[in-house]
This record gives sequence, C-alpha cells and structure tokens, in this order.
Amino acid sequence: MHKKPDAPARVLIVDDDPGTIRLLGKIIEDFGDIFFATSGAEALAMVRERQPDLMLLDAEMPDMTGFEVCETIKRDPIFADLPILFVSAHTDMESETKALELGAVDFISKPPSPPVVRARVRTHLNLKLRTDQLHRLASVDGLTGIANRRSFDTTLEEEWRRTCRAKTPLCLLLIDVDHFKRYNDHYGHQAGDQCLRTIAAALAGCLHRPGDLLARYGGEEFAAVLPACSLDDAAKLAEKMRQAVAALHLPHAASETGAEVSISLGAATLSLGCQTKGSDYPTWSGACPDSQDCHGGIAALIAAADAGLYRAKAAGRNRVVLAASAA
Ligand code: GH3
Ligand code: MG
Repeated sequence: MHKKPDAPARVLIVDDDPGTIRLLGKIIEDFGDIFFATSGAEALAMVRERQPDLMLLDAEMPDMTGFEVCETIKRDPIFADLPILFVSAHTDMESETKALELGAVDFISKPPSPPVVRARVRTHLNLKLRTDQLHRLASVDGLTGIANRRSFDTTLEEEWRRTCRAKTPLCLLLIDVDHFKRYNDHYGHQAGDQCLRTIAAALAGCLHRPGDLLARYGGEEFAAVLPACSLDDAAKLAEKMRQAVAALHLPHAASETGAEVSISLGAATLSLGCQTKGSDYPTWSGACPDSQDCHGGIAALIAAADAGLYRAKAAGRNRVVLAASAA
C-alpha cells in the first residue's frame, strides 16, 4: 500500500503495554500521524484500515505474538511492503534472526533509546517514501498521467481472479482515437501529444467508481477495466466516454469521420454464472481460470473487446460496439 505524496507519514505502534506505547509515541511524535494497537488482532485490523507507512511491533504479546503478526502481514501481497521494526526486550540473537527472517527491516531493543528509535524510524520512513515514488513511476503513464500498460496488465489479472471467485461480471473497454495518424501528420506530433492528454483527462472524468481503472493501453489506445459492472452499464459508460470526447470539440481537419477528434470503443464482458436473461447484449462466459487458464481467459477477453473495436472502426468509427462471443 502506498501513500499519496506529501501526506503525513502514518506510523502504527503495537504493544500490549500502554506505558511502552506512550514512551514510543512521545519519541516519534513529530514524525507524522501516530496511532496505536494493544494486540495482534487490533494491529492487523489497523493495517487494513489505516494503511500505515511503518510499524513498531512488540515481539511478545499475549493473544498473538509479534512474529505471528509480522508473518501474516508479509504473506499479504497488498501489505507486504510495510516496513516492520521489532521492539523487544528479548535481545538474543535467535529472536532478532527470527524477526529479520520473517521480513522485519530492523530490531530495536527495550528499553528503547530515543535517539536510536528516531534514527531508525527516520531511515525506514525515507526508504518507504522512495519505494512509494518508484511504485508510482512504474505504474503511471508519463504522457497522460493515467495508469500505464503495466498497471493495466496487473489490475486486469487481479480483477479476473476476483471475478472468478465472486462470480460478478467484469467488463473491459478498448478505446482508440480515430484517424490519429492523420492528426499527427496535420497538426504535428506535439499537438498530437497534447490531444492524447486532453482525451485521457476527459475519459478519466467519466469514471467514478473506486475499482474502475483507466489506462493507456499503447500509442493512441486506452483501456478501461470495470469490475462488478454489467455489460449494460459498461455500454452506457462507453457511450458517455464517446460523448465526452465529442464534447471537447477538438478540431481534426484531416479526419475522414468528421471535422473533430472522435473515438471508437469496443466493449466485452466476462460473466460467470451471472448472465442477464433477456439482455440484448452478447455475453462471453469463459472457463473459470482458477485453473491454469488465467492468461488464456484474459487474452480472450481482450480479443473480444478488440473485435468490438475493430467492428466499430469498420462500421464508420465514432461509435461503441459490444463484442460478440469470444468463446
Ligand atoms: P484508426 O482510426 O483506424 O485508429 O486510424 P489511426 O490513424 O488512429 O491508427 P494508426 O494505428 O494507423 O495510427 C496511430 C497513430 O497514433 C500513429 C502514431 O504515430 C500515433 N501515436 C501513437 N502514440 C503516440 C503518441 O504518444 N503521441 C503522438 N503524438 N502520436 C502517437
Ligand atoms: Mg487510432
């Protein structure tokens, strides 16, 4: 989990002894937003709810030891990056080795020395900040500021698995700018870049649900991953996107479609056990990829949306086409 740049650092202190919590809290009080948990179960709930940037963790607690807490967090891919610093009276080599082997970044002995705690917390918070920056750089498209292809691939795979578990529909939109080569040829590559930025912002403005992802799929092509969304709703959203780009009234004197920039869209769905009876729209039902077929299934979903896009282009562009069965 990565925090927004410039937000204050969030540090979780976990200890069953309120005295130690008070002491540690006082030592690092100026480091950001400090909050506490007095048991392992409470700590795990807080990690999920408040997504701390760093955790100071007592090794010995009655219900669940710090080692168990650490192991649980490191097993969860969403929270595995959380830097955990053990704070323990057990300064033997065995405890320290165990903590580090479980994925902790540091081990501080009790009673805690204020300068040592401050120095170590500062170092690991700085590292966490840089890791977050790198994650952001690795997942954002440099030109448009929306998610990049890498992010799209990861999200689609995660959502595909979730869809198969939850049996809720998953929709995919592929969006392509019409006659964009001609746009570049006519207005120049820099104007083309600006046009892509403007279109990306307009498309992003159409998405409001937290799970939806808009990404630059490549060149002048965008993609939207829409989890738990019916094909009817995806079709409405696709049409809203088409209209949002039309409403920009960006001149395109070289376009064959009209005098303004337009987009074509293909929509497809994966719907396992949740097909809408009487729907006018064709629905693709793939095999459940809990088996090894995950990548094949994702490829088929993309191919189905791509087929819709191809038909939208062939039918005259500036339109939405819902994909026929890809199975
Ligand atoms: P169609 O309506 O069939 O999609 O035609 P098109 O011209 O849009 O499609 P084509 O694939 O022939 O051309 C895509 C163009 O998009 C060519 C390429 O130079 C341009 N393009 C791709 N990425 C970028 C970019 O990052 N910036 C700019 N300015 N142009 C780009
Ligand atoms: Mg194009």
